[in-house]
Amino acid sequence: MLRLAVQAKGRLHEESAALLREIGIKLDESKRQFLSKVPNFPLEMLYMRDDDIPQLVSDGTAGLGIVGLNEVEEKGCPVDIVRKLGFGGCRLSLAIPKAEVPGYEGPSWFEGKRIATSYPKILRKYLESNGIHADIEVITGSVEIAPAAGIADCIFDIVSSGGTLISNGLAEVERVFESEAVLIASPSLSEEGRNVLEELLFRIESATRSREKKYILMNLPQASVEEAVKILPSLRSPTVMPLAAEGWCSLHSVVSESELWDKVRQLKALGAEGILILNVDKIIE
Ligand code: PRT
Ligand code: ZN
Repeated sequence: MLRLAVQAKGRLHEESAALLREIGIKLDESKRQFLSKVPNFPLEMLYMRDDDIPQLVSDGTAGLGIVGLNEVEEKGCPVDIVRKLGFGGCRLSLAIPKAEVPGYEGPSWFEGKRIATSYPKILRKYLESNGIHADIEVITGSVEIAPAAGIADCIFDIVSSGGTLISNGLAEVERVFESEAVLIASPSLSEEGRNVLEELLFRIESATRSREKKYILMNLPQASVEEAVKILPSLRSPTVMPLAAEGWCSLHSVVSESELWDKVRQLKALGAEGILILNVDKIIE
């Protein structure tokens, strides 16, 4: 049975579970155990600390995993990165005490400094590629307090909103690594595992494609249909249906949310009335 390792608790847990539910995978969170079978899909869930997921997937204990790209990069174990998942976005950055910012002229500032981090491998790679020699102090939690505590001169840590840095008197000076949650697969995935992965990917594609889309329907004077079709190209072309009222039709289409209000304005100018906008659950092309 194919296993999917996800974070047991923490920042990625909720959104990983939400994505799986969105694609029709039932998770019994009420009696969540370390290992539990999915009742309606050939998958076994394995709930782990995120630090352990890359290794488990690499050695095939779990065929698949959902984890931050930062963890995959730091652990460095061979896995296939199948797909970015669009949540858990963050970056690994170098940050220095605010008071030092006026004298900061670039990465050479870090020469000879003590840098606290939980990501020594990614940091070492960055320092080496910039020819910088610095001391790396590995600490596993609350890295942001290290400079104030006198443990280090500066930090290399995960930043998302940047609020934690600000409230600790630190300033982000170098963005080193961009991360988000990714679906990873074991390089030794069986044929059967690959088939299950294909099905998962197909469902994820249709769910993510639908997120940005809205279904729009309206009543339109028959005479405006040609112009309206130019505004609403839709998946293939919009659906046009006659209405009982002479000279009117009903037009249905799918539009991107980003273009929605612009299109609505143009359609109203063509005489569209009774415009309804609905969420789209899935799109299968
Ligand atoms: O228990 P377990 O080992 O599984 O969890 P964990 O404590 O190691 O990790 P967790 O749950 O904190 O984070 C899991 C993953 O979420 C990380 O590996 C990243 O891929 C991703 N992620 C996204 C983040 C953040 N955003 C984030 N903001 N991980 C941590 N943070 C921290 C950051 O270090 C800072 O201290 O959250 C704090 C707030 O960030 P700001 O910048 O928004 O203030
Ligand atoms: Zn962790």
